[in-house]
Amino acid sequence: MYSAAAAAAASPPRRDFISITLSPEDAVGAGGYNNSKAWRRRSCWRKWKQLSRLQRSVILFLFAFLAVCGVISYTSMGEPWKSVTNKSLDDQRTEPEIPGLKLANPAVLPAPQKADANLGNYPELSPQKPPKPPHVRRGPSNLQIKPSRRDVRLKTRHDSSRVVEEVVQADKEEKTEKSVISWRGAVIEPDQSTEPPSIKIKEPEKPSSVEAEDQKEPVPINERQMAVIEAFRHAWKGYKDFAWGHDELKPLSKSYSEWFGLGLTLIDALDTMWILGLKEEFEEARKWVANNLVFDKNVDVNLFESTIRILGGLLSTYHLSGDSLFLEKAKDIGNRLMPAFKTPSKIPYSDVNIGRGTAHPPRWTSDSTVAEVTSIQLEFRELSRLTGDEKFQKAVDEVMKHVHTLSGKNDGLVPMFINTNSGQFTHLGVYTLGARADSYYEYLLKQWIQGGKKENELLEDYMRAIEGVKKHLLQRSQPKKLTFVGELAHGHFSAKMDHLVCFLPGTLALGAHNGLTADHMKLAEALIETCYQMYAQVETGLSPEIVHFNLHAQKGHKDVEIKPADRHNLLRPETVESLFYMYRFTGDKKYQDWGWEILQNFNKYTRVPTGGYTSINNVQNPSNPEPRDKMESFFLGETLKYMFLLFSDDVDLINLDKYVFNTEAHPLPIWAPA
Ligand code: DMJ
Repeated sequence: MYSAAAAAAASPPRRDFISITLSPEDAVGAGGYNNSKAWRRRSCWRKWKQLSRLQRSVILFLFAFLAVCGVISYTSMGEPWKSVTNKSLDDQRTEPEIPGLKLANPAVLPAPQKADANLGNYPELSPQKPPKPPHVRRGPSNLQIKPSRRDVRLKTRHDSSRVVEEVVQADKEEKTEKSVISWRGAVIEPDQSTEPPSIKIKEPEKPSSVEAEDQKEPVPINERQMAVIEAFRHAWKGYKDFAWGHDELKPLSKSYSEWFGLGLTLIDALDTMWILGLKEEFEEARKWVANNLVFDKNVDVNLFESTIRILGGLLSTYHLSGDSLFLEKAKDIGNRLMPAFKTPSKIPYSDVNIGRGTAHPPRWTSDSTVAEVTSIQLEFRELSRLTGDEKFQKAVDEVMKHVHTLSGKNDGLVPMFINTNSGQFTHLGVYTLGARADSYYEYLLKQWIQGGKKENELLEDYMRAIEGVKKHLLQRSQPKKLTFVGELAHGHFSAKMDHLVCFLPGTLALGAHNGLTADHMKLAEALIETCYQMYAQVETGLSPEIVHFNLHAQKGHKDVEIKPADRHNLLRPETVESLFYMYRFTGDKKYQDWGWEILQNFNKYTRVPTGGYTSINNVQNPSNPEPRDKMESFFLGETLKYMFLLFSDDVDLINLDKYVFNTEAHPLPIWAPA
């Protein structure tokens, strides 16, 4: 190895050069390896001394140069580094505004949430918590429950889970192409109809306006409403005195009749008492429910009737009162009705033994009625939402999906029967909006509303059916040219219209209120006039069960003809129900006046002095309307309730943007109010 020392010794002429030597000899020296600080200092100094002056100057110059460069570069580069550092921190807080750029890990995250809590609250999986205590002012005030701390906690949890829902929803919305439904003139906004029907058990949507509503002054009850309260009290007196805890009052014989043996009238009337503010009556009835209502009975009940009256009545009372007793009872009856769906086609049987858990069709057929199997959905869907158990909704949704696909319809109009084995319509070719088909049409619209106007198939079927009505069933009578809905039997039109059809103007108006085509409202206006004439043209001012319209003008003949077999009146609600909707949506007082006439005629011809009201056999004979000795439960559940609501000017008294009435007038919440 070449060394500076060796080179200097070998060549006499001294030449200046720079060399750095790192030989072992240099390092170790005479004294061998010594790594002490003093030794190292000495050794360096010796080396430095051995360098020529030029070498030393060059080295010093290099050191000085490097030092100057270091200082300059530090001062000029310090700022940029500082800003880069700051910017990268800032970037973690705000997303760069570059269109199209998505950060894989979003820079902004929702405020930290406890994962478990959110999953636990995931609306599709968890049972619904008891609803926020009611804020319905009209109910008995001492039964109105103030929000507890628990409720406040639930609300907070609900709010935080909604953040997640909103994020998920926003994501979904981006992915889903927005669709517009257009059905012969009816255009539904995309946001009303973007998702296919699905089973979604949601947490209750608490109307945000509830608090604001509570601040408002209660609208005082007017004289007509007072008259309804009086009528209700009179009916209730008869029921209480002679039929307490039984299904129906027989007001003339001062006794009762039993259908299911489940206190049908009492349950049907619960929410009416709440709405009318009948505190004492409500409390008494509640006690009966708590102590006496048991479903563990060896009794056959009709699936449809017990669903709309009992399950529907319990659910709505639960919502209005917030009293969990009613939800418990609703769950019980709901579970006991489920065996009805165990059929080869999943189209439910008509009857269930709620004690034994068995179900069967009527003795003479394996058919079910179309209106019955398609008018239990609002109630079972709500039960799923409240319990978090999807089995109820699944069962009834399957029926709707199946019926949606069936052949045998006529421009959306359905036959009256469906077979529980084959799942096919039977008795094809007969189409009516009356008995056995009526509430199929009603529930198409109302389910669509209940579910937040997202289930397109329901809306399609409804719109198609109304077109079918217009095409095949609408006619005008003579001499007054009343628009009515007749029937079609194997291609032959019949000018027969059941009083039951008078639900239709109200349903059409409800659809129009919810954004459907305005000509539905026009049709509603024409039809409610007809329904009113079914009362006004009759001697007692009460409608018969069925009328036939005159298609040809004949001297001395009115529009309405009544056959002897059809001249009874069962205290039915449909016309009053539609009057209520018409008044709510138009504010036209004539609808209230028509309803007032009807109430007076009920009082005149059907009121029994010792308590209760009775159905009558002959609406054409004012001197002897032939009382039938029966007060149907729907007189308290529906007729008087709709009367009371019709006479009210308070749109918040069962707000139609928050509640949807089942076919027995039991209001159930709309899941996602507008
Ligand atoms: C009620 O039980 C219901 O309104 C049902 O939809 C039809 N019949 C009666 C009232 O008339």
